[in-house]
Parts: sequence; C-alpha cells; structure tokens
Amino acid sequence: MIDFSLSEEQLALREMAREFAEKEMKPKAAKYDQGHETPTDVFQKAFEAGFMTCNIPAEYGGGELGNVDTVIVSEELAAGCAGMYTTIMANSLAYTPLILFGSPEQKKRFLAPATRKMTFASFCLTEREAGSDAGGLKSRALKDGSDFVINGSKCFITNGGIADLYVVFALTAPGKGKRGISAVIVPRDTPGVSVGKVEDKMGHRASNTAEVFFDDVRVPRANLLGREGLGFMVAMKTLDNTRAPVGAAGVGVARAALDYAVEYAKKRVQFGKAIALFQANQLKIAQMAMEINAARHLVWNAAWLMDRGKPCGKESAMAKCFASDVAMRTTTEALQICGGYGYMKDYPMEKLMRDAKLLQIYEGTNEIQRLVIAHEVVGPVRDAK
Ligand code: COS
Repeated sequence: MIDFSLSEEQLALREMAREFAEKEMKPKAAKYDQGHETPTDVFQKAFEAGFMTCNIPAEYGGGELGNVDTVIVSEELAAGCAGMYTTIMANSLAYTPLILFGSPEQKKRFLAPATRKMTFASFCLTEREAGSDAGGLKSRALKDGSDFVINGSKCFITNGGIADLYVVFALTAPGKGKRGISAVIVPRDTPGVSVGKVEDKMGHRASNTAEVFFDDVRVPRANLLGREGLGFMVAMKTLDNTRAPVGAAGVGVARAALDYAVEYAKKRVQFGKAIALFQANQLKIAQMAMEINAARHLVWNAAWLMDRGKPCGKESAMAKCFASDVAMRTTTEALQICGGYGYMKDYPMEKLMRDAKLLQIYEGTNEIQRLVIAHEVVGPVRDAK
C-alpha cells in the first residue's frame, strides 16, 4: 500500500523547520553570503532547535529522526539558506559513520557530547588527488604500539575550519588499495591537527570549507571505526545514507526559486499586464513545478527505503542527481523570468543559482551518481576477451 501522507509529527516537524528557515535563516542569508562568515548565531539557535544533532540516536541525546523526517527538514532548511543548511548537513554526514559503525563506547564518547554543546564535525574523505576516485586516497594511519599515527591532508572539507571532530579516512595498510583504508575518529585538539586554506566559494558561502592537515597525529586504536580495512565501505555506506538529504536540499533551493519567480511574475507588469499571464512564462512555471514534484518523490522514495533498511544505493544516487539537476535548471529558468532583477545581487535569485551548482558537485558529482546507477542497472557483464 502506498501512502504519501505525512503523520501529525511530520507535519509539525515540517512547520517547525519552515518557521526556522523563514525567521532565522532567510533574513540573514544575504549578509552571511556576502560576508563569507560562519553564522554562529544561527547555528546556536539551530542547535537549540535540535537540527544540528537530529540524526543522533535519542539514547545519546539526539533527535533520532528517521530518514523521511530528515529529508522533510532538509528541504525546508535549504529553502531558507543552502549555505547554512550545508553546515548543518555536514554535521549529520560526519555523525553517520559513527551512528552506523561506532561501538556503544565510541557513541558515548563522541556523539553524546555533541548533543550537549553546539559543536561542528567533518567527514574527511577527499584529498587533492582523490576526489571522485575516493579509493585513491594517500593519507596514512599507521599502527604504532596501541596508537594510529596519521599523516596526510584533506581538502574541500565542509566545516573543516570550525570542526571539533573529524572522521578521517586513511590507509592503515598501504599497498592494499581500497581494502587498506580505515576510518578513524580524530578530535580537533589532538596535537598535529591543523587547518589550512579556507576556500572562497561561488555559493554556499555561509558554510566553511577548508583544508585540514594531519601531521604525526596520534590517536588510540579505540578511535578506529568498525574494523581495519573497512573504511572504504564505511564511506560508501555513509554516502548511500546522506545523498537523499542532498537531493532534498535541491528540492528546497528549486522550490525557493520557483516561489520567488511566481511572486515576481504576478507583480511585474509589461506590455500592460502581469508577466505571469504570458504563456511563455506559464510554460516555464509548469515545467519547474513538475520537475520539483518529481524530484521530491525520488527523494522521499530513497528515504523511505532507508527507513526500512532496504538497499538504497541506486535510489539515493537518483535522488541526489535528479534533484540537484532540477535545482540547477529551475534556478536558471526562474532567474530568466526575473530578468535583470534576477541577476542583480540586491535580490535573492542569483544566490539560489550559485547555491544550486554545488549540489551537483558535492557528496559525489552527478557523473559519479550516474555511474553508481548504471552499475546497478547494468549488473555484471561477461568480459568478451
Ligand atoms: N556500499 C557498500 N560497499 C560498496 C558500495 C556501497 N554503496 N560501493 C562500493 N562498495 C564496495 C564494493 O563492493 C567493493 O568491495 P570489494 O572490494 O569487496 O569488491 C569496493 O567497495 C570497491 O568498489 P568499486 O570497485 O565499485 O569502487 P570504485 O573505486 O570503482 O569507486 C565510486 C566507486 C566511484 C562509486 C566511489 O569511489 C565514489 O563514490 N566516489 C565518489 C566519492 C564521493 O562521493 N566523494 C564526495 C566527498 S565526500 S562529501
């Protein structure tokens, strides 16, 4: 039986997230976008509202939201400001491997404190020479007595410059390729951890993206997540879980752009009538509305599968890829309806278009999502040789 209705709790959650986005995020979005600063005041309120720790199990003090709940919240927050949302989502991304693979002891040590005080966390996978080819990473975490000693650097790390906790993917067995990768938890105050360049980005400018260096960083073996050599699988399973929320962010950004363009088109008069009455604009508006609805359903479907513990790698990739492409197309078309008023920085539309672009790139480019989808659709192929 298929049921698309939201429960009372989900409707209340959506309302709460929508109100937060309207009151706390939207009014400050332009300021923090231009200033390229971290909106700590907004994040403190987001923490108090539970958004910063919403995927942490209740047992450790978090909101324990399900995946459908999470995508509902994600759409609303991203419609408020995609950059601020990215910071919030990056926390969830870093907590996910701990939630999925952490021992009760690790959860108590690292997740519980995050629910008591507002902190940030980072998922450290990408390196200069290992982006789409995540399995080609070079950082090392070599055993030394009862410790791991980490050396290497990570780049384009969301929350990298402000995080208190890093989940680092590094080679514990160099020479074994992807099967030599492990995931290790590294607190920021460990000697040898330092932050490099904070990136100046086209969009999502309220979020912090930085290089992080690990120079003889010593952490106890107790900080290993799961088993040695399973790090690549930990990263892949994490991304399977977190790509639907990126899709939800695409839906939120697209929806914000469509809503703005419709309001503008109803008020803007040219040739003696509101431009919303011109069919050329109505066709654009209909196309955008259709695509947003389709994207939302792909996102909800992936989240629904996750909530039931069903395989969802392909569906998560579809949700992320399709919805972020919709965000890019929608913001481009919606900006076109607004003409010069869309392009000028005094109005919110150009930011939405800049923000849409990153959704097609981070958490795996849309080309990688298509490969993940094709891999599953095609299945095994006999080698002709
Ligand atoms: N869940 C569990 N295991 C998975 C998996 C998944 N979703 N995807 C792959 N694996 C396993 C495979 O089963 C394989 O296991 P074995 O070694 O036991 O056979 C192993 O991981 C390697 O898989 P594969 O050969 O498919 O890896 P590739 O190097 O070809 O890479 C892609 C696969 C491209 C999908 C991966 O590198 C990727 O997702 N890249 C993008 C990374 C990314 O999203 N970066 C964004 C930064 S994080 S914000």
